[in-house]
Amino acid sequence: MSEATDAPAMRELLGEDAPTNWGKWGPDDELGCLNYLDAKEVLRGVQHVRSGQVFTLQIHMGRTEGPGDPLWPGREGIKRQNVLDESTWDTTAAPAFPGGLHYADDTALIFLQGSTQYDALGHVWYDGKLWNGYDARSTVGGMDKASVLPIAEKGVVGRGVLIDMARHRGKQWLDKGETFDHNDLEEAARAQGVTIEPHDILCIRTGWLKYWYDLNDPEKFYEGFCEPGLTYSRELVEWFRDKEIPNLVTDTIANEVTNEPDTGVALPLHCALMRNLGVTLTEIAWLDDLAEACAADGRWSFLYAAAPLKVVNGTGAPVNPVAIR
Ligand code: UVW
Repeated sequence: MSEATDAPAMRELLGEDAPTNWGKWGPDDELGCLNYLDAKEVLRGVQHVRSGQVFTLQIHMGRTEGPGDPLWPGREGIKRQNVLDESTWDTTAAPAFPGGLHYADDTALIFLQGSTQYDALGHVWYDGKLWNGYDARSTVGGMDKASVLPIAEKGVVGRGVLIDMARHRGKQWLDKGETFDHNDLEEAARAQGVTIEPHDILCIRTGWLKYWYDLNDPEKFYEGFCEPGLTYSRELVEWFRDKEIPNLVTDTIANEVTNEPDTGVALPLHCALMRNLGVTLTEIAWLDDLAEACAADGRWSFLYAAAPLKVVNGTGAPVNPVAIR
């Protein structure tokens, strides 16, 4: 990740009058734009199921071969270990169950954001305020406000649309730091023959996860770490607000170009979209198989359904979203 010591403060970049949805769903809201996903939206999503093909969008968690799991720098992959397995019964201390039952058990130490995951709406902030104006001190020791739990309890179901930016640019994957914006998304959608409609769950493929696995070289992958992705502009934020996008899903670790190219500010869209507008972010989604199927028959919309784990006070949680087309 590049350092930008003279980068402006987030408030300066986004503006004092940055677009916001604070208060739109009341003072106690913890769902933000997921409020747009009502029963009507579920039924709209169902209309896009034609062939019955099912795609699960989580990456493998705890892969031991190849480069392992792609993670935000500083996070570690799952540490899973067996507590009970057949070797337990090699010893006399093994539990004895009537009938001779043996079984396997394991534990795991995980970063809740160490795989395909939903970010809690309160996961990032600036100027001491989270989504809806909640005090950043409410994160201390566990998220009292805007944790992942309300998202998990609601579930995310609606019409998904996939924009394949890598395919649109004729690439296997976008380059390090390569950017695109809402105009590029609209142009790619037109080329794909699909429309990004209000309330769509917006899935964007950059090929970046494929790069991770194919490259198989974490050192090279993390060198000058700067993922490709959406880049900040006021117009882009207004586009998200006006389209009432509830959920942004990408095959990158952090949903946007890591450092905004003009200023070097890190992850401004996390602040502009999640903190200010209440757009839920889903990261590290495996979109390649879904993209292949969509490209094969030219249908880029589907029913999207996901629910992260119900982690009380969690900053995020793993998820295995399902796309049905
Ligand atoms: C950070 O916000 C640092 O990470 P992410 O949203 O990718 O979990």
